Amino acid sequence: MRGVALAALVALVGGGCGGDDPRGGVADRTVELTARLSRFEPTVITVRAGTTVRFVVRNEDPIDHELIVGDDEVHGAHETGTEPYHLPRPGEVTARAGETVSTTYRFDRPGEVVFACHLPGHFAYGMRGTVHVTA
Ligand SMILES: [Cu+2]
Repeated sequence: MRGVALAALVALVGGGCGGDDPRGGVADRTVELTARLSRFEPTVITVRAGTTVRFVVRNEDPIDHELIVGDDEVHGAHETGTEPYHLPRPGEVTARAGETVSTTYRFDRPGEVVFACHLPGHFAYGMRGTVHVTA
């Protein structure tokens, strides 16, 4: 009985929307992000270069959000873009109201990588954070 319950729980956690994108690789670490009142929590994350992170985004708001992880070019494209829904590319996922989704992204080089929501007005409002990638 206990085994069945555990198996069901594992299936639930593993079978969520999005899941591990094979292009993102197998995650070394999971980071949980909460989207609440159009802000991410936490806003600062530190990882070592070479780490593949699985981001689990829990949207607690009654409106849609998204998580976009990437360089300036990626953020520029999304801030000015018109793509309303994101297919599960590594580091890009849509979190509809109340949904929990995940995406996987590999941090190759030391530096700072921004994560953000680019739905209209959200980035300007402050829905963003920074990943410090250490050597
Ligand atoms: Cu948002």
